Amino acid sequence: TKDHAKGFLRRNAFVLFTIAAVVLGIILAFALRPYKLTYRQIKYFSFPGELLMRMLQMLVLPLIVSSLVTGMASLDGKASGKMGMRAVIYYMVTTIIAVFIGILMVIIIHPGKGTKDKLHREGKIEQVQTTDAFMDLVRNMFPPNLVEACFKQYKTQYNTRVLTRTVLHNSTATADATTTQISVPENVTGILENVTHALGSIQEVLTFEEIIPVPGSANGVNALGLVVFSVCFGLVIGGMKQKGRALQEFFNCLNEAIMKLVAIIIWYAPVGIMFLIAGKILEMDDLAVMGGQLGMYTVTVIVGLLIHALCVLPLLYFIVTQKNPWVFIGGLLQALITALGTSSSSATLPITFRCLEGNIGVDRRVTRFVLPVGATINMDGTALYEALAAIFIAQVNNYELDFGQIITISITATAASIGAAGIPQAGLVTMVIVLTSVGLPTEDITLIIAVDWFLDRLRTATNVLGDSLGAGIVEHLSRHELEAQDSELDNSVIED
Ligand code: DAS
Repeated sequence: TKDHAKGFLRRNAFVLFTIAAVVLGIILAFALRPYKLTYRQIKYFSFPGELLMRMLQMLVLPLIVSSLVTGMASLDGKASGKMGMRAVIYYMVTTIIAVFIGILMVIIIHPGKGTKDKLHREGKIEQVQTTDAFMDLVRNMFPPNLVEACFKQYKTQYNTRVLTRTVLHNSTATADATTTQISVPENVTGILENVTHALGSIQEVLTFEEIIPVPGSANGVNALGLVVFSVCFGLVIGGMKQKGRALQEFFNCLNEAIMKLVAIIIWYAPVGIMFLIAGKILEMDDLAVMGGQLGMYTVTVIVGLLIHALCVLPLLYFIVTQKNPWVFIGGLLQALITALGTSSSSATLPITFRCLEGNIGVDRRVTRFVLPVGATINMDGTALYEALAAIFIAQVNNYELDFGQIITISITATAASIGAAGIPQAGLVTMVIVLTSVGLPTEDITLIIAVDWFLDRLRTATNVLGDSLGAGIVEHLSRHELEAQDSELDNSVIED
């Protein structure tokens, strides 16, 4: 038992170190809260965390393209077809179960007893409205051109216009609602656009608390469009056999290089995650709101996510693979902690790859295909959350939903979770699709913004867990095709 414990410590030393860093960050944040740091001081304090986000986001684009292109090219059409089918069925089944759990929880616990005005908070966002979110969703699957998909700020991924009040740091301007789309500059075009915007309206200084990062602007790439392009491109060069070999090797090498960068960045991750979480705790003006009227809602979401993440998904994994899910999840801890820290499944993707391939040893031909697609369209946590939150908002408005509307919410929550990008608070913004579909006031999103920074982390970790266990399940179901391909390779080597 002694060297057993030593073995466990050695294997998980890094994860334990990260958890210690997170705990230290939380203690540090609560120690600093009484000093009421200004917004700018908090931004400087959490800068090491922002650095980690940028390092990981920098890798998202080349990682998605290189892993999908090589993943699709390394499989023959039949195998990738079957594997893709299994992955999509897994995504659909787990997402529908998640939506069902969300609806069940919010109906059983019924947290929305409070009246609407009790929930309202000062300084909230005036209004959030969509225009044609669905059309945009489909439109973004086919980016106008690859350069645009890679470098343009997708501020209008869901065509969600965020109307905000302009507040000067030292005084409040007249509360004229201006249609301002702001994107968190993540690359050259974003910075140029923001500079021109700032020069053009110097008096408008938007405080970050007042805006929801419009999806797609936080990480600068339109992941959905890139996934579609990379899958098609990989299939095509795989079909070119010898002619496509050079290009295939290029993307293979690119993928290896990215994973080596991840191996370096992961050493910085504990520090980054510590400051990300500490900075967020400092930023929240009144944590008390989590215990108040929204407390029951927060508990309902947490219970729903825990049931899905710790019961449904591991049980499904055990049923299909007959293996112990907790050993698998043990190898994932670094990715789950990163998801909690960054609240972005696409930023966590490089670490998820490293955990699955490095710690657990899932076949690369599976991870390269299943993970980028899963991180973009398989979001169980988000689907559960959107269905639950929509019904909560109905309860708060004393608005009786009939069975047909519940079904509508289930369908739109599933679709919205597929469309949500793997970036912070994407699930909050795409929820307007769900609210609009049943005629609920979309501005009521502001009722639940106060606790979204916290719930977003939990649903992101659930999303990452769902994607990862999915890779394990798809690998198990595809083991015959993979072995067949291995033996083919062995035979061809022997012949050579
Ligand atoms: N933060 C999103 C993600 O990265 C989930 C969400 O916003 O619902 O998965």
